[in-house]
Amino acid sequence: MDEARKIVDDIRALRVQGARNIALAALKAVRFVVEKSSSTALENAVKEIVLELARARPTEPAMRDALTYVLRALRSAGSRDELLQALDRYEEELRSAEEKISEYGARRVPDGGVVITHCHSTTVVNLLRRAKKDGKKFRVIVTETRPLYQGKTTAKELLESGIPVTYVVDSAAYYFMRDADIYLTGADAITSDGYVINKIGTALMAVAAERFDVPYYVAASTLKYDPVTAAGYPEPIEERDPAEVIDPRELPGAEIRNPAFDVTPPELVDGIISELGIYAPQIFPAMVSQSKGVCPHIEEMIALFRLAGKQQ
Ligand code: RUB
Repeated sequence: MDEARKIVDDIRALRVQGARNIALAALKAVRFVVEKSSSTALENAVKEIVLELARARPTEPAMRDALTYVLRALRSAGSRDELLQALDRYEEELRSAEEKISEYGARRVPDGGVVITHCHSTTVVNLLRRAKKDGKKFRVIVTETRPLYQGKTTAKELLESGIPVTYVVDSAAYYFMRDADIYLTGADAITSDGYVINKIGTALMAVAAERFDVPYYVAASTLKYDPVTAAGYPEPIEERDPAEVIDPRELPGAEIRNPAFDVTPPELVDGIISELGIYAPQIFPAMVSQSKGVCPHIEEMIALFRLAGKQQ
C-alpha cells in the first residue's frame, strides 16, 4: 500500500505531472492495491485509493475517467486477474489514442518552421517526436512555466530527441510569438462548451497568438473532455500552495495566489487534435459524444467529481 500512497503524494506534489501521466500513475497506484490486498479487503481498499487519487488533483477529468473505469471494472470483474486485465485494456486504449494524436498532429507541424509551446505535455512531446521521425525539421520555443518550471522537462525531452529548443521566460512569450508558425499545447480539461483548461499562462499565450495570427492547436485525447461540465458543473480550477510562488515571509501582508490552470475560450483555439481527428473546439464535445455515446456513466462521474471536491 505504501507504493500506492507514495504515488498519491507524488501526484499531489507534481513529482508526477501532466494529465496523461497522472491518469497512468493513478492506474499504477490502483494496480498496487489490487495486487497487494487480500480478497476480503480488496473492494474497500480500491475504493479508498480511488478517492485519495481523485482528491490529489481536482482539475483532472482524464484521471477521473480512469478512476470511474476502475470502479466499474471492480463491480463487473469476477476475479483479481480479470480486474488487472481490465486495467491493461484501459492503458492500451490510452496508448493507441496517443499514437493517433501524434500521427494527425505531426502533419500540422510546419517543415522548416517554428513551434511554440507552454508547460509539459507528453502528448505534445510525443507529437513533436513523431513529426521529427516523419522527417520534419523544426525548432521549438519552450516557456519555462513558473512556478514549477515544467518547461525544463519539455526542453530536456525534446533535446534528447534531437529537436532544437529555444528556452525563454514566460513573460517573453509575446516577444517570441511573432517568430512562431504554430502554438501547440496539451490540455487538462475541455468543457462541454469548448473551453480549454491548461497550465496557467496558456490563455495569455493564446491571446498573443491571435495578435500575430499564429494558429493555436491543442493536442488532447477525448478523455480530457469533461462530461460533468455538460451536467452544469463548472470545471474547478486548482489553486496551489502560495509557497510555490514565493516564501510568503518575504512579502508579509500580500495576498499570494497560485492558480494551476487558466481557461482559454474556444474562439482562440483553431483546433483540438484528438484520436478522433482535428476538430474545432466548438464541435469537439459533439464529436466525443457521437463516438462514445452521451457519457453512459455520468452519474458515477458526477459522484466521484463531487467527492473529489470535498475536503478530506
Ligand atoms: C500540466 C499541463 C499539461 C496538461 C496536458 O500541468 O498543463 O499541458 O496536463 O498534459 P501540471 P498531457 O504540470 O500542473 O500537471 O498531454 O501530458 O496529458
